[in-house]
Amino acid sequence: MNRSKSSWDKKAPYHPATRVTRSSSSQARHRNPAEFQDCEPSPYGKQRKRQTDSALAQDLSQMSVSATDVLTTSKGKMSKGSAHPVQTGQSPSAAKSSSRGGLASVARLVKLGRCKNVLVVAGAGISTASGIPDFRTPGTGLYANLEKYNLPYPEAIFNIDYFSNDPQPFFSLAKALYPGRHRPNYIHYFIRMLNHKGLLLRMYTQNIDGLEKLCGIPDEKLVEAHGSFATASCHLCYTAYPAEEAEQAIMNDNIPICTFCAATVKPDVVFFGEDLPQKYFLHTEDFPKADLLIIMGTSLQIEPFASLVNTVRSNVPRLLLNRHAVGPFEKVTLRKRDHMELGDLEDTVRRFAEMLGWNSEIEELMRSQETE
Ligand code: CNA
Repeated sequence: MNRSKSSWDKKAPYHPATRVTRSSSSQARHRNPAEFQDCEPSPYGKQRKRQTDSALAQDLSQMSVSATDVLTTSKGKMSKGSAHPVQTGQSPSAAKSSSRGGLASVARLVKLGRCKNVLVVAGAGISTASGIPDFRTPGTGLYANLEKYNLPYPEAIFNIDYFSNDPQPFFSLAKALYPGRHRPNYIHYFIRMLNHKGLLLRMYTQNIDGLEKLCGIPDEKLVEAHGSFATASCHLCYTAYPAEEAEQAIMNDNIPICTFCAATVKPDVVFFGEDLPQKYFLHTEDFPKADLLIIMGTSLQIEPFASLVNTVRSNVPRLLLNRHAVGPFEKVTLRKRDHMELGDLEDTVRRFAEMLGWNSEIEELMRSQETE
């Protein structure tokens, strides 16, 4: 389905000529000049196609893309065992060895005052400690628990064409995800502490749970790249709709209807095939400026968000905090300044905070905010 009107029309443009939609795999590459400074080949290869709005077809075709993508070199060949630095399937030994000492090295840099423009790129893994399941963790992830919605494939729940025909599965899920049922955890407060210390350039989150705002990360420091429940609009004509009324309808198992065209209203969570919010394009200014990139709790499977991590300058340290290696960290040869610390995110972030000497301040901040 081609959408007749872009959601760009309804919000203040940063880059009016550009349009970027969300896709479930690494198809849309950023054309940020900064990435060309990167001396390593693109982990996504030359086989990327331009995105289309035919989200359903796209999602279906991408169901198997991720696994093959990770075996594709920048020259588009299957290349396991090549001498060149290529992206391969996750190599546990590479992952393990490169994780050693990473946290301490980055903590040292921060303590030395070398990191004053820190970017955080985050995903659902930062909120699992708050009791919200992520997408892809086997067993507990949302995708593993969608049988009751009778979907043709898991991603359909966030597919705009599917929603157009049957909004019920998403609305059922939305009831569980709506902000208000969960509290921010230590990880959210760690990021707030980065801001409190004057080090946070910006946080780019894919999460739609609103926990970043709830823990006090200010609006101007936050890019909710996949939207949020804070606003709602018609999924067809984009006419704004009061968010509280949409929430009320969804909570009562009703369908909110657009007052202008009578199509279904949905919270402004970005679905596959939909435009990302204008604010997302702050990345073109932010990423070339960054002096540290922290990637946490994301599988880096959703584009264009995933490619952001490749747009910092090549000499900028990148720290991955996750349960397993993802995105460019799956390469056998990492960038010289890539570090990763694998394991439970909350444990890792606590250790990081202790190394930085911030732990008691974070605990205190958490106590006072949560009491409020
Ligand atoms: P994902 O694909 O489910 O990946 C999550 C990543 O976090 C995986 O690599 C996990 O291994 C890792 N992870 C999960 N829990 C932990 C933990 N405790 N310790 C360490 N690592 C952990 O989710 P992404 O965020 O990458 O995908 C983007 C989607 C998910 C966005 O579009 C979101 O809207 C969507 N989502 C958001 C939420 C939320 O707002 N809380 C919840 C579920 C899905």
